[in-house]
Amino acid sequence: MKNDHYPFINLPLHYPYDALEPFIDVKTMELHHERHLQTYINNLNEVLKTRPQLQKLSLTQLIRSAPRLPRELQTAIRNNAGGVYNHRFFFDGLENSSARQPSGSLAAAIDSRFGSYDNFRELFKTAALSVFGSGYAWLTADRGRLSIVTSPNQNSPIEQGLCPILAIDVWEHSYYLKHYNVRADYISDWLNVINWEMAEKNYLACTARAMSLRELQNTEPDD
Ligand code: MN3
Repeated sequence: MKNDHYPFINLPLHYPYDALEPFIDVKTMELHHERHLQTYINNLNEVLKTRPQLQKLSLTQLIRSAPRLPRELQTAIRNNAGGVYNHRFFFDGLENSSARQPSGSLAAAIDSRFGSYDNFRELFKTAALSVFGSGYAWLTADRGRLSIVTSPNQNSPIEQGLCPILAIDVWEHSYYLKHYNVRADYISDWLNVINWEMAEKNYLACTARAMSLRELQNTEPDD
């Protein structure tokens, strides 16, 4: 990921704000990126401004270090580093393409874990609907094994060492202008704008990481 260290800046999206029409509207995308994400970036920079030790950490290192930080700082990092990471991940995972479902090795893994893509879609919708209040639903890999998880607020599954493949932001600001309070309609629309190529790349990176972790464990000397 580019701009991985303090000071954080709001990188432009790799598509125009109207690219996801009619599924996600231009105004929502503009406000979501230019105001909501910008606020997390500003707040994160503010938290780090007086903490040179933390400025050395990458965005993912900041999130993973949160549980070991003093309580007050823990919340600030979880909310704001999480808010930057999760939004970037969510935005990168979107595109308006003709590919409406996964292909390649991710498609095979989804079939083998969830039975079929249709079944996965239903399970994922149910999970995303079940988030009470604000949060995210994710497809992650845990040591290579796919699982659907949810996270409240801006908590990120990378804090627990899960490897994210796909995410939907279900905070109301993600959909209220177009879908009002009907989160189910937004989820159905989001399913049409998943960047499956990116998800496949994420999946392959997760698999490679799980393999190298396993190799590390296997080569540890017995004592
Ligand atoms: Mn958001």
